[in-house]
Amino acid sequence: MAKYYLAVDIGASSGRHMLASIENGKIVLEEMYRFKNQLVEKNGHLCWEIDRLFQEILNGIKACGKAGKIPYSMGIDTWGVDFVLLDKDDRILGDTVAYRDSRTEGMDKKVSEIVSEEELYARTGIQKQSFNTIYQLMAVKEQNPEYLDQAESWLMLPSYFKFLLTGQKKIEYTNASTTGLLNAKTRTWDMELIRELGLKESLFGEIFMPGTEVGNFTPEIQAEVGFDCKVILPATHDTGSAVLSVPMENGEGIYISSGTWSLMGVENKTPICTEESREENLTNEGGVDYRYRYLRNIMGLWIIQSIKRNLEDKYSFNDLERMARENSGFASRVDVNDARFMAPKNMIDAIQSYCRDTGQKVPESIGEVMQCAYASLAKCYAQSAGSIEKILCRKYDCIRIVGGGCQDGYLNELTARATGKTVYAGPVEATALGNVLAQLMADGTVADVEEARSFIRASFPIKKIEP
Ligand code: LFR
Repeated sequence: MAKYYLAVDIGASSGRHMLASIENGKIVLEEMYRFKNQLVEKNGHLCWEIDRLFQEILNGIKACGKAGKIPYSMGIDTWGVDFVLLDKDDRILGDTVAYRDSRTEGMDKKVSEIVSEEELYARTGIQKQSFNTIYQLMAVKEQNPEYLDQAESWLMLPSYFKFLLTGQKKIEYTNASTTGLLNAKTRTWDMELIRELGLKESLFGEIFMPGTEVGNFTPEIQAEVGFDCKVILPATHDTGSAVLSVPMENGEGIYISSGTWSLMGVENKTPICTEESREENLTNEGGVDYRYRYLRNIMGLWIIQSIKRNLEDKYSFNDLERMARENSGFASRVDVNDARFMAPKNMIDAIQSYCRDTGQKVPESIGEVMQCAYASLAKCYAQSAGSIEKILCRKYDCIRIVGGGCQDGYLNELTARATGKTVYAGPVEATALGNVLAQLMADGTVADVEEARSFIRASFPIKKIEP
């Protein structure tokens, strides 16, 4: 009987239940269930449909049961930074506001009045982003202080879902590192910072590492899905899981985890919290085995996904890619990390307005807009690789791209060309695989990170694209 490991990987635009087993020394992945995720407007804020997402998690678990493939263990990962506050009866206080919501506007100022940006970075090593949990919690403190008063616990979303499955609350390290409230060197809560900000210290409890067992399904969940299963903490931050499955040799090399966001960086054994690093907008997120994910957040395929949505999904990604190729001579470029691209009503308008404001030719056709988006992303990759090489005082000759975005042939070509580096593309389901790898490490099937990555190399085809 095959032993199955279930990875539930939820991204900003979709979630999936991937079931893994080992056959002839290779990992075999099977998609059991897929569902849509999206931002919804609620009480004037962009929110997640937290109850529906949990229902979808249960639907996917039931799909495994229906197929007669009962997982030995399972793990859940999602995007970072978002959380719920729970009252004494474990009910969510307020709405589950999403990180793209504008509630954090001005919160960076509030925080910097207490701790300067320089000091904050020196302590936490986290790149300044409007949506970091630290700014979201400040927004709660300013706008709904009663929620903080009433809160008995605080959980990031993957841990909240696991709590619903098991009744156990466990905060996990890689995701906790995205809050901007951890001390980068001690890897524990910076309690002084939490006190200085006037947040509630009691909410920030013990932090557990990937591989930790959370518990088994509660009797209620067992009754609903028809079986029991052990729930494990993977790197619950999706990017942490994705980086675990980047097929690097000895942890060496530049990677891009390419999805809604493009996370481009390297793996380090120690954090780099210098002023120079802060100015380059590089972050030190926590990784499996305390390997730091030293990377830059790049707006990523969100731009292309949003264009597609703005065109009412009339065109497939392939259509859009083809139209971009047909306009490869179009030369206007945008700074993909400009705040206007974070959550615009219409992405095409936002791109056009950027070009207009910067005195460049305004893209008119869909192909021109797409070419501008693609080439601007590749340009940002090249700049980011340059920043990383500058800080680390070394050169890299290749980039490993993993995640759904690595299937985009045109972006891979442009990336190779813009960076002058060989691109290796794959695996596609990097995040789900990283989630599974943490489970394999938890049960001793895989010894360590190096073995995990060699397992990926042995199991999945990797495409090579020369510059
Ligand atoms: C990618 C990701 C990024 C994080 C962003 C918001 O899905 O997790 O790593 O910066 O989403 O949480």
